Amino acid sequence: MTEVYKIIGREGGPAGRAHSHRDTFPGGPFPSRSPGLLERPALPPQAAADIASYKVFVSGRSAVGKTALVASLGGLQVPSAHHETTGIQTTTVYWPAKLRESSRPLFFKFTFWDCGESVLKKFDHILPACTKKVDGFLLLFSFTDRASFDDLPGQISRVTEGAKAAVRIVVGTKFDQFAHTDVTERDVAAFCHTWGLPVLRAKSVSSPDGCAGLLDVAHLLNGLAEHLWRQDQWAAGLLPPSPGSKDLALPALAGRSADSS
Ligand SMILES: Nc1nc2c(ncn2[C@@H]2O[C@H](COP(=O)(O)OP(=O)(O)OP(=O)(O)O)[C@@H](O)[C@H]2O)c(=O)[nH]1
Ligand SMILES: [Mg+2]
Repeated sequence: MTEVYKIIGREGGPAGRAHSHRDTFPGGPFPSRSPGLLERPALPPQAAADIASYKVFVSGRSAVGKTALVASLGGLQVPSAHHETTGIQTTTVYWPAKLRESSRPLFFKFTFWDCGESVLKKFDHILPACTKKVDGFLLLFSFTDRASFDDLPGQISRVTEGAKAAVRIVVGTKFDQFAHTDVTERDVAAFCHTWGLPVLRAKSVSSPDGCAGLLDVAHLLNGLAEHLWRQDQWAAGLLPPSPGSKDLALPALAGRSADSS
């Protein structure tokens, strides 16, 4: 079941903007249906798992693929055409993991905040709402849009300014469009070297049922979980900041690496 609600307008602010919410659960070792708002993923009592919740803001220029990426991460229908997102849309995705040292199972609960770029530019209060108490950023560029790649430094300073402690992950979308790529691997390597940020690659394309396959999203959800978990541990003084080491046993899917960092 997917719960959707919309709030149109806002006290003291201009009307007409919508905030909608969806609760989803990608397939894999758990049921492929989406849990309702009051549910949590079902596990046997002996394997009852904690839930680590994170707010993740998805940013990037218009048509870069924010809404398509969030839909693919949530196992939802990926839109085939560009329809500008007219407000803030939040989507919740559960993702399982195990701590390596204790084998304790754990659920990551990601709430992705997706906002249309033009509405973000139009109304001053939208960006602060999206970045308030945010835990992580997915900073998108498109492999088929050079300008979106060149804008990354500007995007990073505009969007992450007020949340310096949050995890920042760059995502290159439309990686399936390699024949039309405007951004080379050398460009990506140079960016990683200069900025020290992980760059993940995404292809948010539908399979016959209209949703992206689990294989296409697992590396991204694993990478996000790993970085957020380490950031938490580091902030609590429990770990040295060494991005190379792995604390989580994450769903292993053949032929995928976590990231290029
Ligand atoms: N081939 C391919 N197309 C993609 C991919 N990601 C997004 N698209 C397409 O790009 C177009 C724009 O995607 P959206 O997700 O709507 O863009 P957006 O960033 O949400 O745009 P705004 O809401 O206007 O800010 C749509 O036609 C998508 O189907 C991808 O990874 N591969
Ligand atoms: Mg959108």
